Amino acid sequence: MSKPTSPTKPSKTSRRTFLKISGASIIGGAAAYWFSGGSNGGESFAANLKEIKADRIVPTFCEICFWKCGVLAHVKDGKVFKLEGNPKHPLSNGKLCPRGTGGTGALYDPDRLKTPLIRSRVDGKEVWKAVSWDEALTYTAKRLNEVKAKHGAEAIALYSHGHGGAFFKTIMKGLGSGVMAAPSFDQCRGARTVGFKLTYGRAVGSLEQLDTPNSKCIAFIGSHLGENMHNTAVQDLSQAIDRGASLITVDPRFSVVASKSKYWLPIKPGTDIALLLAWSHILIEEGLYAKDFIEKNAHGFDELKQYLADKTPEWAYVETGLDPSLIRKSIRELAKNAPAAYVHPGRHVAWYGDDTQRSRAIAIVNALLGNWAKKGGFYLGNKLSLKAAKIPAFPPKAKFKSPSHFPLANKPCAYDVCDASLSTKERAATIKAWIVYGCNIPLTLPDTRKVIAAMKELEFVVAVDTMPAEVTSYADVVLPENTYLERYGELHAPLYRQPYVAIRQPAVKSMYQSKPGWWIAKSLADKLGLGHYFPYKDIESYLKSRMDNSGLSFDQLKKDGVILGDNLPIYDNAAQMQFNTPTGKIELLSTTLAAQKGLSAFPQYTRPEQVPDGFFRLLFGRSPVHTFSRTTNNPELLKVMPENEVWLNTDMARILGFKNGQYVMLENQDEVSTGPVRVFVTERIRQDCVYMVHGFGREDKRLRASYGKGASDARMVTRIKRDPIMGATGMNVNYVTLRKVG
Ligand code: MGD
Ligand code: SF4
Repeated sequence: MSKPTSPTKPSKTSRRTFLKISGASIIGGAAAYWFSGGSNGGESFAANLKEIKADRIVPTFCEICFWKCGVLAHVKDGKVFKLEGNPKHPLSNGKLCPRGTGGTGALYDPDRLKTPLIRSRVDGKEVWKAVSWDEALTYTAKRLNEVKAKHGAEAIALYSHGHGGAFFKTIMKGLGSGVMAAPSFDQCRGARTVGFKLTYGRAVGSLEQLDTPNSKCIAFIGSHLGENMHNTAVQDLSQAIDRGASLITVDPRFSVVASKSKYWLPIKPGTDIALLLAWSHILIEEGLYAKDFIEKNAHGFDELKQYLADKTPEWAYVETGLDPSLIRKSIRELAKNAPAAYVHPGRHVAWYGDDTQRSRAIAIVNALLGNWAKKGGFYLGNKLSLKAAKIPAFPPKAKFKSPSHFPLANKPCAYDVCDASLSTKERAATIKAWIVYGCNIPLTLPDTRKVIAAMKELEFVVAVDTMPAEVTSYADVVLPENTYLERYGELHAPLYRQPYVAIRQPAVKSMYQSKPGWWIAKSLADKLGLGHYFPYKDIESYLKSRMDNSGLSFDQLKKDGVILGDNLPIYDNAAQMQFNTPTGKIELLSTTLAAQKGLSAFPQYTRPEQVPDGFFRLLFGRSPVHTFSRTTNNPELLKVMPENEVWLNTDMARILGFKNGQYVMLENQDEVSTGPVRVFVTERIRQDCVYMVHGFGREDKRLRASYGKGASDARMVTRIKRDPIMGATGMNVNYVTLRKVG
């Protein structure tokens, strides 16, 4: 277990303080923009929507989360008053999720960033100076070039999350730095990618290639689809339910999907690998596995059988607390419906430091069900191959010198980039500057205190954001990007059931002084002397040339928002049954892991440490109306869910004397606290854990709608357990106690 170094006082080199973007601290001519915000924003567009007739309907795609559903933006008098799903777009099929319909809240949020800002010193005090774009970009380029000249290109790191990140990656490649990190890797689904690649030679993809509408049985293991809202995945699931599919949910909490399930397995947190091994044991012992499929396609079956010999349901009962008969019934249900049955691979899987092996254990159960490239199981999608723009070759990339070593981390871990930005007694920081695009790093990486200490030590930080999020408070330069409803973006042509290409295009003009990400990156590149990597006048000509070169109509794309490609086979064709693993087979026994010292060829179960007396294990997840801290200040979505709550088991509430709705503070094992947060007393959770939705507990007064609402799970994550294979930061290893307030 590693405990992040968390300096409680700023390090000696610390040179940057938390700087609120409030009216009082902004100086300079552009301050007027800041104060004019109220007149542009804040109106309620929800009223009388039906009576309003749009002047224009603009197809684009959503950015409220990363699923990228097709949107129709209804515009009247230059304002977006309604967002609907684009019926032509395969991800939305005419519908948006609740968050997507609240996208106008992001556009008209009165707290938005409105002008470029530079941290300056006036009369010995740090203040924000509102500046022109030219000044902000000239200064940013100067500082980045200084860092490069002094420390090398690899001292500059990029954090990015979201569709616009691609333009900033071009800058990094032009600079010659390979230090590009995203929280979606080691804080989210990286372990799943590595686990499936080790097993099948292929990842499951960000639009998970699951043939849910044709499935007859689906098992969710720690995946709370429906609360974790991905529009198409939820539409697919409701189709499956309508067709009579049976569901199995493995979760310490009676989640929404558990309430729709035939079997709920209220597992002891951290013991999932034991259950998965027992499931595989039963499939083999009872002869329920897909024999022909395994014989033809799998490597290491006999060794697996031997490895699983003692992993009986009775063995798993001791670990998981699950009745052996429930373990048997649930896997038999999956086997009965296979191959039109699957165990969902999950999405946010950075839990306990055994994450790649847990993903491997899921991949192995699926292999035994024989559902790869099968109707109702995993499909193998296709994508349109769009021509890339012609640009000059990049210089060689200087690699990230990580302070930690994880043999199968195929990209820099976001956590290690932060580590390398902070000096310790043993080593000096090697990362000296951050470019942050669309990531609220202090609430995203484990241990907010450590992130802040790193940001204070860095020589330069530039944050590109739409909101005055926590990350901008510690930046030297803040660049306001406009929201997705005001901008063009890169084309989107993902791997999917039916290939397609979609366009993001502006529904309304840019508000305030905000600018699109492509423009910010291109203009910064010009200042850095890297303009030749953006060889186009504007984004429309760039997108048009990509479409023209690919033989597709840009005009049609603009009109419909999407162009569909041909339907190609997604099941069972011979070409798809090639596995890009060392043996060319599905590796039940991983030859790659077997070759690594200290790693196991099969998923190994390790008992999680006991929850200390007087504490609960802290679990966290998603809400259908919010996406991390992206949306927790969105006025439209806050109307639906204004704060998070902490779920507490009814018996424990009675014993400890807590009432439903009462406000408490949470304090973790390292005496860090967050809150106040309301208690939700429920029988829907085990006694040994509590649960809350991620993204709340905002600490910054300039977020007027969300400041002080609810509690921050990120604050409670002061310990992590790293996955030894790829470095995922297991965060479910923190414990909290509830303290009464008032
Ligand atoms: P957010 O915290 O929502 O997500 O981590 P992040 O990607 O950092 O921060 C998003 C930032 O993007 C906000 O500052 C928002 O204002 C800004 N933004 C929104 N739209 C735009 C835009 O159009 N342009 C620009 N430039 N900025 C924009 C998510 C990460 O967090 C992930 S993927 C997971 S799964 C993990 N989840 C998780 C958890 O559940 N608990 C804890 N404690 N930590 C977690 N970390 C991980
Ligand atoms: Fe937008 Fe919802 Fe689709 Fe995410 S799932 S892209 S928030 S509509």
